[in-house]
Amino acid sequence: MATPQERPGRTARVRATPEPGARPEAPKRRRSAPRAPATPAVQAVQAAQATTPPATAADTETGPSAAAAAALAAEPPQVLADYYRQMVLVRVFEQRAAEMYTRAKIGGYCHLNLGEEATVVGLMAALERRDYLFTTYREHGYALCRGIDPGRVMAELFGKATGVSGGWGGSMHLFDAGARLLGGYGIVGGQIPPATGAALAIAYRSDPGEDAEAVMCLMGDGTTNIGAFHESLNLAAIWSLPIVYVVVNNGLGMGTTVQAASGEPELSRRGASYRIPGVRVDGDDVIAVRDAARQALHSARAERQPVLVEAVSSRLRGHSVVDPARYRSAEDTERARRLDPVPTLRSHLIQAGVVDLAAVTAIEAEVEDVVAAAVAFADESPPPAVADLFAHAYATPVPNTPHRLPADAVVVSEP
Ligand SMILES: Cc1ncc(C[n+]2csc(CCOP(=O)(O)OP(=O)(O)O)c2C)c(N)n1
Ligand SMILES: [Mg+2]
Repeated sequence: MATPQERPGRTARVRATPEPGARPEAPKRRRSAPRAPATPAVQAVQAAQATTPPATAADTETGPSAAAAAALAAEPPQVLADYYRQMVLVRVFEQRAAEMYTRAKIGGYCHLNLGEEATVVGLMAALERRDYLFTTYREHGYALCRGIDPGRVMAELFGKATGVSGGWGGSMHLFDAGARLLGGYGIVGGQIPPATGAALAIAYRSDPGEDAEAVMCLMGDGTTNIGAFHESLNLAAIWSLPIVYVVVNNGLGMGTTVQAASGEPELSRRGASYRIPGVRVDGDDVIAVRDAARQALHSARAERQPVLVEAVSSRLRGHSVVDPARYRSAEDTERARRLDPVPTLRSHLIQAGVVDLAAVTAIEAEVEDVVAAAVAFADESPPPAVADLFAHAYATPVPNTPHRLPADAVVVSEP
């Protein structure tokens, strides 16, 4: 494993918004018409945005800042050790997934959470078991932190029958109704309308309250430019739906930057047109992410106030395993490595006296064993049976008749 200790000296805790990158010359924008006076609801949104942390702070090579140290001191050591264990699990799982892809054990596309571990763990720590999760194709880590067995997740990547989606979904389509993980979507923005619909179902069937269910809908920064994002946020606002939209802003939408692609690059503001409050949080800070998500989920479940959370994060590798990311500057890549949240948390925990070197080493060794077992399980599992080809594809039974071609008429009922 490229263990955290192989990345020494990276002790930054919080960081700035991703480098702007070169924004192409844009035509000058017209000034908008004078604004109408803000209503109380608009003022509330503006206040929420004004108080969102800028996600900027000095990098430090000397250990956690005073604020970070205080945040660590306020947490039970066992909770922090568990967050670290989960972050290492995501890290090692993804490294092994990349390796298995290059060994042709995994087909199709494969997108990794490498570099986004603090965001993944923080968001999942905030989500209750009763809540529903809709996410993207970059979802392995979320499935793991939702408590799904790593062997079943790896088996799905391998396309095996023991996989979380029976081997029919692959890397981009992890699904587990029991864990309330309702996908895994390969289409950019494809998850947003069904997630909003799930929130409508919750609102329709139950009352708001502390114990109510809520939906978390994850997406990337580039996804905020998809029409379904805007249609869904509008409906969530006018119907007061219990949903938290989370934008994992890794600064890149495939080969383009947020600055180049988004008219409003401060993505937490993109709900303002719908009076959906937004909050921006440092995606490298697991506790900050957890707390922001918890607060947003509280608003969603107890007050039926949808919220937009932006977690500013970065990915360490290309868009997918096969992407060499040549569009990225060496400085940007180096910066992402320097801010790597896994070794950062590791060194902070040791420096704060939460765990000692022996404890983190034991966690890392245990995780290595878990992931090795997951790979072995996936490798030894059988592929899905051809006879099950139509299983889960249609709501009603469809005969799996091998002689029928796609253009043949379908016999609906026998005379
Ligand atoms: C509707 C649609 N358009 C284009 C694509 C190709 N595509 C896959 S990922 C991606 C970029 C998405 O970027 P972002 O939302 O920032 O997510 P990230 O990959 O950074 O996590 C694109 C354009 C797609 N899968 N679906
Ligand atoms: Mg992105």
